[in-house]
Amino acid sequence: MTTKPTFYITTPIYYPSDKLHIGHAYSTTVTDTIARYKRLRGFDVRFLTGTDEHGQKIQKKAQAVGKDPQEFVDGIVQGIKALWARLNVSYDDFIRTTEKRHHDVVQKIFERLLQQGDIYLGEYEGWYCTPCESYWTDHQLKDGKCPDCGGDVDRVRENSYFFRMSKYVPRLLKYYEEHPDFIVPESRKTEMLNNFLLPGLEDLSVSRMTFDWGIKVPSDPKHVVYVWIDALSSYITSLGYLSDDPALREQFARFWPADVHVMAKEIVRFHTIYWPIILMALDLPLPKQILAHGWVLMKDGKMSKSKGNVVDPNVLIDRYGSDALRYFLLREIPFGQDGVFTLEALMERLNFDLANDLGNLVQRSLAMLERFCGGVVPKQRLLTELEEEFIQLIHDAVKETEDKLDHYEFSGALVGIWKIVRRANRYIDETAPWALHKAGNQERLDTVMYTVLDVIRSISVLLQPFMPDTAPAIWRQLGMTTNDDTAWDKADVFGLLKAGTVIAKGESLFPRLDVEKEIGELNEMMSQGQASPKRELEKDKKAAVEPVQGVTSLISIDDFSKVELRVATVVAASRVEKADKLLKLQLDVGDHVRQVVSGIAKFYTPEALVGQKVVLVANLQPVKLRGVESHGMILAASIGDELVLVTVSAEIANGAKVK
Ligand code: ME8
Repeated sequence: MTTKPTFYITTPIYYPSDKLHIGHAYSTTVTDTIARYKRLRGFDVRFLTGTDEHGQKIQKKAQAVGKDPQEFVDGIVQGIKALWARLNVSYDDFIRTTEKRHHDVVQKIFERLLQQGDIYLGEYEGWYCTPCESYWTDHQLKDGKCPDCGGDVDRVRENSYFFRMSKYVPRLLKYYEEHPDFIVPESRKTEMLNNFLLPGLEDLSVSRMTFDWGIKVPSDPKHVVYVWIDALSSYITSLGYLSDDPALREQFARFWPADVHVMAKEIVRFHTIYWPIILMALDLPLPKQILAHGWVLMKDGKMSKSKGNVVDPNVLIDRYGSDALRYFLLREIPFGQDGVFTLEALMERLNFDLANDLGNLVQRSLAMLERFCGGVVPKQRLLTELEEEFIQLIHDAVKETEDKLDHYEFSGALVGIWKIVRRANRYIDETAPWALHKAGNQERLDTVMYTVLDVIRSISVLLQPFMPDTAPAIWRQLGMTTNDDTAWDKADVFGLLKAGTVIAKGESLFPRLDVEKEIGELNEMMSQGQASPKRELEKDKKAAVEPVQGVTSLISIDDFSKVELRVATVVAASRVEKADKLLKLQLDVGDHVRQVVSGIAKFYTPEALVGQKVVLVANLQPVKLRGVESHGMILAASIGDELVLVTVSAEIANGAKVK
């Protein structure tokens, strides 16, 4: 048996009452990222997710569509498992509360608590919120509505079993005090203390008689076990608690208590009050940490089917791949806080961070290696101060990434990695390998190219917990055939990429997107005629700042920085057939030659253009003009009806950035 330290982490087990949305995908992505990181750091990780299949809500939903509850949930669970497979979720166990291994143990737990007097039979009178499956007293309601979701509540009066919660409160308070990291973030702890524990915890009704879709109380089968007792127990039933199988009991002993239960803020109460108390009553150790994040919101508030603002993760994975969605969720939402999902923000992250920064780094480096070094990793020669500084920056960035990940600051961790990505792009611009090649300085060129490639290897190592498809895709392109140099602790070791390796340049990892087109199509797909982010986009446009004198509209410096302008030389030009306005140009952009179609045929002959130094808009979406591909646009000034090329000094190297 392995001697590695164990690490047990869970997501909430989700209600299969509907398809899951990006809020659920966020929780699961966060949990998966932690699990993958811990595995890379040498832990024996066990990662649980699953579905919470009982309760009145599910029963009502199934009835509404004329299905038996089991048949109803089976269909949805299949979709959930497919979603997690597509999102690359590396769970070790998926528990369904309708499974026998769970059902039988929940019955044992209930009977034990009944026998030892922690549960007793009484009468319940109060309020019940079905969507939240929560009980409330008169004074807990907010304006007569559920204080959690704001929905309607039903008056309930029935015989019920109760859990003597109050008996355990002093021990729970002591646990909070002795384990200051138990609830993260701390603000949630204050909320629990002030709203629930200090005012006095009432006994909890833990059985229902008004519906039967649940686990029956064995000694009194008119009652079904309260769905939250059922659901929370899954964290231990899945490990093998009270199992008849000795191997499973051993597994339970090895992994319990859980290291981290991940969830959003609305169910912290169940995990920090009821769950620890149930565990105390069972004489089991308490979980080490409850990690609560915020909500993924839409501009018009929480996602809900009735508002028509639910974002289906499958749609985004179909279009952009699962790593793009994972990156966006982890980078965009500061962990612990609410984050608003907008298509505009998604497009920015995909186009700038992924296409321009990371995708472009890999693509251009491998293209240069093919062009300048025959596609073979060269030997690193003499490192200069520039490389030494870069290696130090990687070292610092790796430390920063680890520190942020250890504190669940996913966005900060990615910022750390992107410091390396951006530095690598700048390093290429500064060292200008195309100029070294032109000057025949092969020795320096080898060092520069080697440095760039080994840095890409480092980046790929760090990306593993966040983007599990991208890391191996980079390894394949780098021609790496073994896993030797991909271990986490190899991220800040420079020089591991083997000279002589033949690279296998492939497709661009993250192609650039046409933002307007994407937003238009996504709105179409997601809104289905209901309240949609598109309308908000139009509203936002109206609220834009009024133009000022002499300027048609204002942009921010961020808007300007989105345009990638580069110096290039026209090396060939010809007319485009049957198009009297168009010329086909070949431009030397330093590290490659690019084809651009330009509408200047009326003002320039092809011959007059060859040798001109022009300014290229390098990150324009490619288009076909009269069947000819155009990868960018050259700048021209309009003087009356005429177009005059914007040219630049011959001293400026091709590829230089104009900013
Ligand atoms: O509560 N933003 O299940 P559930 C972020 N079955 N996270 C979100 C979210 C959003 N907009 N919407 C949902 C239940 N989540 C119980 C749990 S555990 C023993 C039983 C995530 O399907 C978040 O993790 O309503 C939240 O806590 C959970 O889904 C609620 O899932």
